[in-house]
Amino acid sequence: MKCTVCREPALIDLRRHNSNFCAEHLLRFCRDQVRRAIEEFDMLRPADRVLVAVSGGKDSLAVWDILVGLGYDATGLYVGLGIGDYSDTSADHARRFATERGLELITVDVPETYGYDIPEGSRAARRAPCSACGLTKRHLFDQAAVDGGFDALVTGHNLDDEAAVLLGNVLHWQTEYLGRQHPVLEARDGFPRKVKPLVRLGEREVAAYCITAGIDYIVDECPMAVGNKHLGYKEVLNALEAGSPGAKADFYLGFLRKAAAAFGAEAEAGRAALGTCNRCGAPSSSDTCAFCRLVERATDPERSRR
Ligand code: Q46
Ligand code: ZN
Ligand code: ZN
Repeated sequence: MKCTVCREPALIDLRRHNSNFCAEHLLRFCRDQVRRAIEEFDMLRPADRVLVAVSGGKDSLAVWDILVGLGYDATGLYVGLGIGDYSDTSADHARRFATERGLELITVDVPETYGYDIPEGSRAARRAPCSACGLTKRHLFDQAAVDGGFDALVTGHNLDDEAAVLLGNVLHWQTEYLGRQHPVLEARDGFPRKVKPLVRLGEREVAAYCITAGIDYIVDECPMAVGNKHLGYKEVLNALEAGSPGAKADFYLGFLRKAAAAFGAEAEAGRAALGTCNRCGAPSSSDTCAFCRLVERATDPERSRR
């Protein structure tokens, strides 16, 4: 197998692109895909100060690495969720990545700052772990980006993630979510601009990028992901992709080009209804936002006696 660009031995074949790449051309391909996504969806401007939400996993470290390589002023944000050894190890990977490259990493520790961890929060709020976790992360990411005056919040969602979310939204016709499923959400009161520069890269390409670029990421999956519906959606999409390379990209990128706009009005209506949380000041559809209610339930001393 030879590299499509230079004819040297290739490391990886990308059937969707009808290409094989050596190490150098794989790195270049991944950077080009990120640059293309940024341009195509008007995600970032060259002078933007960006905050990258990093988990220590391959996607977030890859997007941080690529953005720094493209010349962006990119600071990392690590949120410690208190998920046992998994959180300790993921924090080590994020810290080491930042230290080795001389990059700034902001850290927020949920148990230390808010007095609960994700397993407790999930039980207290009677939410699935990923739901309590997602709520916590979204709130803290937004808050850190707004408080730090960053121009954009970057997350490492890749093509496989976005296609799986899209499949879930379509299966249940979650039209408001479909209207919001765009790789750029513009800033508005209390929310930073949110962008997903990896949407043109699949999981396998991002993993290969990290290995080739010498990025030491946490390989273990979060132990609380078991039962997460999106894992099942990813399997379905992988089966489709195996038979028809490019199916995932057609599904997701085709949705963005041809269908997403049809759901925009519904997403807008949901947004217009937002007020402000009376505790933390974050945008909220009720008097107290969902995050403050989660903190309250998770740290209620009465609850532990019940
Ligand atoms: S960290 Fe949190 Fe993920 Fe773990 S609990 Fe679920 S959402 S799986 S990205
Ligand atoms: Zn090559
Ligand atoms: Zn609040």
